[in-house]
Amino acid sequence: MRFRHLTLAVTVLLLATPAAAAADTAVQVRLLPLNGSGATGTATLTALPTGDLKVSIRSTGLVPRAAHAQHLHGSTTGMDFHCPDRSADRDGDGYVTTEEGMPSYGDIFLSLTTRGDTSRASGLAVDRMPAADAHGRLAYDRVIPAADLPPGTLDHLRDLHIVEHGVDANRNARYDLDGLGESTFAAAAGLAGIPEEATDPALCGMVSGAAAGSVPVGGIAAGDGSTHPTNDSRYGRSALIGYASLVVLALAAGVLLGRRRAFRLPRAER
Ligand SMILES: [Cu+2]
Repeated sequence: MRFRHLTLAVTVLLLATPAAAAADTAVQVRLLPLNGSGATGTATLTALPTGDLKVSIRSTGLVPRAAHAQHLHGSTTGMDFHCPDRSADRDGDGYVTTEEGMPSYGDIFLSLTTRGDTSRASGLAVDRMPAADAHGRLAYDRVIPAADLPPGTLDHLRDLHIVEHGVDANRNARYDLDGLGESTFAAAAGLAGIPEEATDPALCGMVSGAAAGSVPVGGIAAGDGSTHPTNDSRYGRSALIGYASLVVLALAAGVLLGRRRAFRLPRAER
């Protein structure tokens, strides 16, 4: 009897896994500092059932009261892009510029503006980019409509990277030409006199795992639920919900199987 329940539970787990994977429509991104910015952050990219993309970013340690251009970089065509390391600094000035980073993290895929256009063309639209508060904290939430997303975006969220730009090389709490001179990236785009500090990447993030809200069936099936590195309470709650759903499924399957037996028994007696 106990063995039958175990078999059932395992069967239900196996049956439940593909469904849970298909429902995993959010990815979490950990933002790590670039160019000695000392900034950190987290982001969540959520594919909504409507086909829209929700982007949420929380970062700290950015240049206070300054606009921070931010983008999704990469492509949906399977290119192996990643966040750059120091070796990307080709001219050896100690800073990885936007252009120097592009071979690593790819071109601008979407501009994460606060309103209006989100295409590559808005990459340097600093008047529509979010600003950090007086403490260098930045919060960004936006739903980008399906119609504004390049084809395949939602299927390739794991291939994209979030980059936030804007550093303070000379530590005077603002972007200025004294820090790193003029931005060659902005100049190439026809914008003269923009400080390099404003366009150098400060944070870059790659997908780090399943997001809160998705059912972490894999973790439970592997028996490592208690040692999962994400100790976020929301994650814990979703794990609990996931586990509860499995128990309900197992019970339902048990009832169905019991009924089938009940139906079969008379037939077997015939
Ligand atoms: Cu960028």
